Amino acid sequence: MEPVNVADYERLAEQALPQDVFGYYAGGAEDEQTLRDNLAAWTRWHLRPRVLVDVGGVTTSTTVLGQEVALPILLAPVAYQGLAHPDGERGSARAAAAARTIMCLSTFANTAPAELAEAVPGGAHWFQLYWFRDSGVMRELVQQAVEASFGAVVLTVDAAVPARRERDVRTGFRITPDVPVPSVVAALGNPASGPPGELFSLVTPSVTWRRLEELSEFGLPVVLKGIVTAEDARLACEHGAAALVVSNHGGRQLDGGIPTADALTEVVDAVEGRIEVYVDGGIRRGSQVVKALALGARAVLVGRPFLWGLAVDGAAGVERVLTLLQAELAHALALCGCTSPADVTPAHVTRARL
Ligand code: FNR
Ligand code: LAC
Repeated sequence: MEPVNVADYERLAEQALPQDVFGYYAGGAEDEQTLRDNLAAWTRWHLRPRVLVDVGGVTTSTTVLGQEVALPILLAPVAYQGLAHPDGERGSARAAAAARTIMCLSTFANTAPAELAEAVPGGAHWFQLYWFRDSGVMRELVQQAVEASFGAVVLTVDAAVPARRERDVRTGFRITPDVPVPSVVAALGNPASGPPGELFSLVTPSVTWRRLEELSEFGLPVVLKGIVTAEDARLACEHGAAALVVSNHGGRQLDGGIPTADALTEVVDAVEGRIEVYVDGGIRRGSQVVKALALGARAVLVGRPFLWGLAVDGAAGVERVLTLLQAELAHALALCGCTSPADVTPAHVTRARL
């Protein structure tokens, strides 16, 4: 049966993938409360549609950091995409380019920044950074992204220490040398094998706000990913971030943390329009993108949705997932009386009365 939505792709991906890989992709930390809450939180906001507006011509296009995108939906950084499909990160990047949106390449990608740029010239790419204990390796990675014309550095700040993911412990999920990770090879001199948490111990737990300025010298805008409080949103503005992503890592790091749909308001209020705010976590429908825009996000990122597309059908599957989400978004915009993302206002959303 032809998949018609993200949930269909998830079911097909579960059938297509080895159980341990699916568990790693789908899973979250500990009791997976935040993983579930991320999904549920979007349903606790309701849209307030306006009617009798001419919606004969609807566009989903907007800009992020000044870059035009055909839809306010970016590909979140997701590690080890080579385990989903042989197309790996190159496939996701090709699909993002075809959809005219941005792909964030993970530090733990199976493809190096230079390889991605070569495979998908003309694509819009951002580089997600994990700050390795070995600063030299960290700097070489960012420098490579700069030379490969990446548009931003996305520093992930919600993963100071490795995650506790019990699904992975149970399945015995391991990274193996047959699908190497270029950053890990650069750091260790060989393609390590082991549970993901072991590879993650390459990342320093000691980076603080004061060290952010070390990133500014690369000349790329710095986006902070993983902010969920007003306090940290203010600090992000004060420390020169170009944008921030309200994110809890898809419920994969701190379990019991606030769902992102609920954190968005306090972050947007604290930012006071100084920088762009994006959000990710649990977004599975175009109508939820409208809710995110109404709550003050400039754009959203999706992780698992495109990963399911990749697992099912490589680059073509990612492209199809993006096409579906874009069609849902255009539809929801029209039914809300909006002809573009810019038409969406805070009045288009209200807290659900349960
Ligand atoms: C991630 N995420 C992530 N984030 C990051 O900054 N660097 C990374 O390497 C990864 N790796 C990763 C792997 C897998 C399998 C998943 C599912 C997620 C988090 C990701 O960027 C994003 O924040 C979440 O995926 C958003 O939630 P949804 O859309 O998956 O619900
Ligand atoms: C993850 C790490 C790699 O979420 O960010 O699995």
